[in-house]
Amino acid sequence: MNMPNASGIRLSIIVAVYSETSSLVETVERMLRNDRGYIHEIIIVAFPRSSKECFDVCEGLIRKYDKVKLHIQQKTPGIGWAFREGMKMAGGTHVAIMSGDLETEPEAIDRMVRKIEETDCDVVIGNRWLKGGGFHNYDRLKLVLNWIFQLIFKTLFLTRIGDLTYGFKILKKDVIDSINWEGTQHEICIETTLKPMRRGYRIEQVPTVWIGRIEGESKNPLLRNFRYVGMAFRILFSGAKA
Ligand SMILES: Nc1nc2c(ncn2[C@@H]2O[C@H](COP(=O)(O)OP(=O)(O)O)[C@@H](O)[C@H]2O)c(=O)[nH]1
Ligand SMILES: [Mg+2]
Repeated sequence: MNMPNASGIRLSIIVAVYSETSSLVETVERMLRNDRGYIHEIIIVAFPRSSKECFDVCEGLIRKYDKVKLHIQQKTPGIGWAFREGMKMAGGTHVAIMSGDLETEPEAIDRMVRKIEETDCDVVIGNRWLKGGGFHNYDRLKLVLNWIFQLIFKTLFLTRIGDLTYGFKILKKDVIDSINWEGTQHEICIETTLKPMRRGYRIEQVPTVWIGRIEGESKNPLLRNFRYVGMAFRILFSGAKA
C-alpha cells in the first residue's frame, strides 16, 4: 500500500541492527501496521559481521515489503557510522533513528509523526522520563546514572528537553544535512539531540517506554558513557557552530 500522507511527511526510518532476528521483524512489522501513509522507506543498516540468521531475516523482509531496504554498514565499528550512513542514504523529508532490538518502542514512531503534524517541529525525540514513558528491565545503576546525567546536562544546556542521551527520534532531513556529525559509536545518540538544540532548531518530545531486549545483548558497555559526556561537553563549549 503506498497512500501518500496528507501532511506531506515522507519518513525514512533507519534501524541499526547487529545480529537481531525476531526483534527486527517485530520492529518493522509493528511500524508498517501503524503506517498512515507516511513511511517512505525503512533502511536496515546491518553490522557486516552480524549472524547469518540475521542476514536471512533481512533478506526475507526486503522480499516481503517493498519499503524495506538493507544497507550493510561500510565503516566500522560503531552505531554512529551506521546511523550516519543511513542518514546519508535517506530519501524522505524526515529521518527516524532507532534500534532493531525492540528497546525503542515501534509505536512511538506514530506518536512522533503526529507531533510533527501538529507542530511542524524540526526534531521530535522520544523521552522515557515523561509521564506515560518509562523503563522496564533497565539496569539499576544505569538508571541512576541516567537520571543524574539528565539533571546535569539539562541545567548546563538550559533546556526543558529531557532524555538527552536517548537515540530514538525523528529529524527533518534538512536539519540532518546542515550538521557535521562526528559520533562513531553510541555518543551519536546524544549528538543528534544536542547539536540541533545548539543550532536553535525547534525540538518537541513524546513519551516512550523502553523495554529491555529479550534477544541478544547490548553493544554499549557502561564505560562508553564517558563518550556521551565527552560529546556533550564538546558541543556545550563549541556553541552554535557544533
Ligand atoms: N549497524 C550497527 N548496529 C549496531 C552497532 N552497535 C549496536 N548496534 C545495534 O544498535 C541498536 C542499539 O545498540 P545496543 O547495543 O542495543 O545499545 P543500548 O541499547 O544502548 O544498550 C541495537 O539494535 C544493536 O544491535 C553497530 O556498530 N552497527
Ligand atoms: Mg539496545
